[in-house]
Amino acid sequence: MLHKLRCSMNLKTLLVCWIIAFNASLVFAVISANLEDSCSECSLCFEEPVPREDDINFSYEALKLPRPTTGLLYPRESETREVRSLDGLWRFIKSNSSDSQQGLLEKWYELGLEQTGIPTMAMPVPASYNDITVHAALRDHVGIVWYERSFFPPNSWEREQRVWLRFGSVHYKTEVWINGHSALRHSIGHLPFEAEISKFLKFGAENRLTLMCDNRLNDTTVPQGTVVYNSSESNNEPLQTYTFDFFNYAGIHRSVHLYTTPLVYISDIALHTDVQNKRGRIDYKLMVNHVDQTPCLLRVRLLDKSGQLVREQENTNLLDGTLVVPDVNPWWPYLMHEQPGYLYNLEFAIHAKDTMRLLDVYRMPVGIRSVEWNTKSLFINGVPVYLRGFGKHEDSDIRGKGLDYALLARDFSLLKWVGANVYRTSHYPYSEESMHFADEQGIMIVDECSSVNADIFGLELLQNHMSALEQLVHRDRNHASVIAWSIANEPRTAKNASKPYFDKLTAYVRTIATDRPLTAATNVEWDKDHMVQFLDIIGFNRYNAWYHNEGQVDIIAKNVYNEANDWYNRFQRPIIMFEYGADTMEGFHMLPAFIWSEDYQVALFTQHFQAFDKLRNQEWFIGEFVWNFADFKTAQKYHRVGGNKKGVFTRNRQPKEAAILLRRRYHALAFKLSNVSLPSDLFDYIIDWS
Ligand code: BDP
Repeated sequence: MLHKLRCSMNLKTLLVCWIIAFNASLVFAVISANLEDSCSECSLCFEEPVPREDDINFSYEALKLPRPTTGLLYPRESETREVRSLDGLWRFIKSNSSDSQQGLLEKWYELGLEQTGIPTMAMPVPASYNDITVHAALRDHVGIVWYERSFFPPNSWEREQRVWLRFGSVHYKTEVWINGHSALRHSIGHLPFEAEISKFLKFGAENRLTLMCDNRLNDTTVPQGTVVYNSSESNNEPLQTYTFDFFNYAGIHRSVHLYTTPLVYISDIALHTDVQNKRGRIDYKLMVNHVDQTPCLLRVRLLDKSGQLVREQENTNLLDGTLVVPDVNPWWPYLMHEQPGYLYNLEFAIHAKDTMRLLDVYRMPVGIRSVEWNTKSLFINGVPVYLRGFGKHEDSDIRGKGLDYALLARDFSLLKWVGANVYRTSHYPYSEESMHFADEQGIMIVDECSSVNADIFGLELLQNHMSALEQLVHRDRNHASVIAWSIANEPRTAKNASKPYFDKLTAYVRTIATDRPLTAATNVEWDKDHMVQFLDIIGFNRYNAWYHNEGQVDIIAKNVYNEANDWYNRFQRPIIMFEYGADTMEGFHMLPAFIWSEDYQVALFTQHFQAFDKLRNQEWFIGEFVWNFADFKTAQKYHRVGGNKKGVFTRNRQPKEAAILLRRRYHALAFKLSNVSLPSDLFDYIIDWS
């Protein structure tokens, strides 16, 4: 409570002081009215709060660790596997918010949506459903929606095959039925899930796929939220509130695939790569689903970009091993090498040992590189990296958080144009397709799980948070682009309860993720925070001259420099500034620079650059991340004009003036640090200086 008060007071200091002087009782009213908003979007929650009962009075003794995820290899075709997309238009019903159980009680999954008597609409998949229509009731819906479609598995899939159904992600909680049989359940958005559905299928006939999705967030979901029922503010419709600063889009956000595997099949692959003195190394671990423990022979082949065989290996009954690659072509980040993002093709084939019959083949791209870190630096292939990039969002007009290849391609084109070499997947895992893009383009990823603004720390939340990280690590461990795991964004770590919570969480993550550093973004002050002691790299978010000292850009350079030093002096870890920025209306100019103008965003950036350059002289400052890559939608707030406008690009991916400035800096950094030549159009012609 106290830290919220402090926050509210900072934002409204003058107003509140004036009121204090005249009417103490009014103070309370004004502050309480602002509590809900006050903490959500700013970075001022510094005050050590008075511990509440639930902050400290519970134990983690009953903690259950997540069951390890298995399977979920990205669906890829091969001579033993078929992949079919189920993307397209699905039938859709928004259930009545005040009676969310209706569909379950009436068994719509057995009935079929057309038989419910409720009109269905055509809903695109993948997409968030919120912004597809013009109806606020759908945009702001709280609770359950239903999706349905038919599909036709061919007769040829019936024998000697397994058929799998895989979702790239559905937000938040899902249950799936095939022909009325419950086939799959999953919670936590932004992560894939799948099940073998062979036993529910009618081959050579039409089948029905039904999905129920519930977007409600509560104290134990990741992220947390609160549903207020019978709210007079919303005509007694339930109201979802949350403190995080992006719209709680929901629906089938990523592609849906049907795919087949043979009966004995490769179910899982874990890779670890290393580079030392021009020698590359790939350690692999395979899981094969042997129905009858069929003895297998494993053939591993590594091909270079042009398809030439580089390495080959045979293993009998052994499913793990190492490939050594002399004279390796390592994976390098963009603008650190003339050939960034080099990927080999790795092929795993299993054969029956007695007959040598081919059982299954899976191929995947692999970048060979090393990631190492110490108390000052982060190294890729032994070279210290300086990170220059963004916090991003998966967000766009109409589609919301739906996967969109055109948008993805545009974003990567802009990232390269601006000279960025990294982004943080703030504040949840991004699509697997974007991870493949990042591998190919040499863009590094700080891979963040979906914990944002965690506030009420408890056992169930911790278990779900662990599961969110376990699923993320399992999904992304084989990507060369992933250089760190971010375990949370701005949890309320001034609270005492956050200490045992993050102690347990990081201890667990270290058992499943050993080859990348752990980081997180904090906005708590260096002397109040209980989390960063458990991390390898410290990231802080701070909105100097925005959420405090509005308009005073001249305080920035000193504040940023001092704060980074404070963090380092206390913890001796590499330091990153994970967020800084200013809301900016495109096309709005004012000189002298005034907040919300493009000129102000430019002025605020240059002040940060000065601090960063001074900090770069100290080895331990390893990165600068602008908030945000592009404008994005948020919940409706009086200080959000159609959403958060801190983008360097508009929501439509066009540059604001600050993008031009940032581009000059990022390319100049590449020139200085990696001796990469500057783009010819970096500076416009103005005069013949000679
Ligand atoms: C930071 C949050 C981010 C917000 C940003 C802002 O990490 O999610 O969007 O503030 O207010 O504290 O723009």
